[in-house]
Amino acid sequence: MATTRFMTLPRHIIEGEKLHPEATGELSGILLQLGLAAKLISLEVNKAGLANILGFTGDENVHGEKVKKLDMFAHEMLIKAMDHGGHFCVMASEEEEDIIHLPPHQKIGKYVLLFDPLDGSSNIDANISIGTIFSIYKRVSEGDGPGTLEDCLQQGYKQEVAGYILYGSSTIFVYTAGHGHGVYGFTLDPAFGEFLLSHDDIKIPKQGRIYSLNEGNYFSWPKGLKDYIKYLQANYFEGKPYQARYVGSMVADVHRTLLYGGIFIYPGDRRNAKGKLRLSYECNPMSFIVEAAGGRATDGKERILDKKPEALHERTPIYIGSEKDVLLVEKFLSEAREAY
Ligand code: AHM
Ligand code: MG
Repeated sequence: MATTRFMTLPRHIIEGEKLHPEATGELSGILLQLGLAAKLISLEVNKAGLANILGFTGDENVHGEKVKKLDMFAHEMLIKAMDHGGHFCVMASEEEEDIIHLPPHQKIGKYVLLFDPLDGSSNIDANISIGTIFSIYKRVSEGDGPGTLEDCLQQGYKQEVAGYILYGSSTIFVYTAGHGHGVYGFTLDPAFGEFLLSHDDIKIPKQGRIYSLNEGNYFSWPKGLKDYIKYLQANYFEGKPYQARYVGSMVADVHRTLLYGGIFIYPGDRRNAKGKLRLSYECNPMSFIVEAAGGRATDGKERILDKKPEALHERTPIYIGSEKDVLLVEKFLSEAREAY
């Protein structure tokens, strides 16, 4: 996926906009602003290991201020970066129970922003990859006043743009404007301070060798899922046994799945019928990206992007990845005779 073009994220966004004469430039403005917020969060994430030296989160720093937990830092940074551009009518974050209104007197725009500021944040202390996930929709509520809950509860296929920033061995910004628009990845050059195109037009392999899920929950899984995993373990892909990989950060696990193929699963189980992951903050944006790259995402019965969210923090089971792998697990789920 090497590229010979020296393409920064801003240049890519601006050139993409020129291909669409009808574009108002608003989405470009939003993405540029998100790129800036991503750089600031990345800087802070990279300092996380210094917490022992610089003060634990929750402690007071030298200025007598409380050191913020990184997920709250990311949450506030995104709001600060995004609330004054005049693009949005409402926002919502996994870190806040209710919808987030724009500050008073701020110009109200026609877009809606949903985000998980720092997904997988329980991994921070062990230096394991974490990420930011975002979704952009057009408002559906009438008028040009503040947006409403209705604007935030849209089906995933209505996303205009979705993306994530993975803070891993390097920081990568991946986004798509949906099917037919391509999925692009930009790696942050820390010396240069800019995101450079590193993954041009990402396509997920049709089938892969890696399955990714928390096997600690095995005894609670649906019967069809147990059968599927046992099937993979007893079989070969292209002459080699299947591989299990599970980071425990959805952004990292789905990013690997996007590049190498295979499947990532967070199922509903006996204890939590709807699983753990959030439909609007995590599953919809990741499904939008994976589908745009040629993959598939379902809750086991229904396409993730068709699900109508009933509540802001609703959870859903998810089976996401290479088309053939997801189709196969769907077959096992539908053919199982018992529920568990
Ligand atoms: P978080 O939003 O509290 O960070 O939790 C979400 C994370 C996902 O990134 C990851 O896929 C999942 O939780 C892992 O859960 P588990 O520890 O149950 O395997
Ligand atoms: Mg999360």
